Amino acid sequence: MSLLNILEYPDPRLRTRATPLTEADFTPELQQQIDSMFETMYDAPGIGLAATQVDYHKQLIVIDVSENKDQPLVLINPEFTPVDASVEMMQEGCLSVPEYYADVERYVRIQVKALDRDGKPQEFETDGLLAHCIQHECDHLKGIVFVDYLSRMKQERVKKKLLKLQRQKA
Ligand code: GNR
Ligand code: NI
Repeated sequence: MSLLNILEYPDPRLRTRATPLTEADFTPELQQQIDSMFETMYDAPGIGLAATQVDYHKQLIVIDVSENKDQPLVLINPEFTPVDASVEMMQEGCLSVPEYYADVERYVRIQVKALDRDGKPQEFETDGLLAHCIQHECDHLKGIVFVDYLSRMKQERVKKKLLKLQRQKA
C-alpha cells in the first residue's frame, strides 16, 4: 500500500473519461490499487475517492461515509438512476479542489448498480450523504468536477485561487 498523489483542479487529467474494468482487470494489482486508494482517502481525509483523481482512468470508486471509518465501499463500473425526480442541495468539497466548498444539487434517492472488489454484482438504494457522494464520484469518472456546476465567475475565482496555491507549493 502507498499514498497516491491526488490531481488538483484545473489539472486537465481530471477531464479524462474512465473506461470500464473488464474481467481481466481483476488482478492482485487491482486489489493493491484499491487498498492504496482507501489509504489515500482516509489519510486526506475524505469520504470518497474516484480513480480519476489519482490519475488511474478506470471506473473505480472507493467510499466510506461512516462516522468510525469502518464501512469501506468499493464501486466498480458504477451506474445510478434516480428513484424519483427530487433533488436537494448539499455543501460539497473535493480532494481535488482543496479549501473550497459550495452547494451542489443532487438527486435525493438513487438506485446504484456496480461490481464489488471481487467483481461480484451489487445493487442497492440509498439517499443522504452516501447518495450525494456516489453522484459526486460518478461525475469524476466522466471527467466532471463539482465546480463545473458553479457560475463562470466562481469557476474563474476557484481556478485562480488554486493555481496560486499550487505555485506556492511548487
Ligand atoms: O471528502 C469529500 N466530501 C464530500 C462532501 C460532500 C459531497 C461529496 C464529497 S466527496 C469528497 C471527496 C472527493 O473529492 N471525492 O471525489
Ligand atoms: Ni471529488
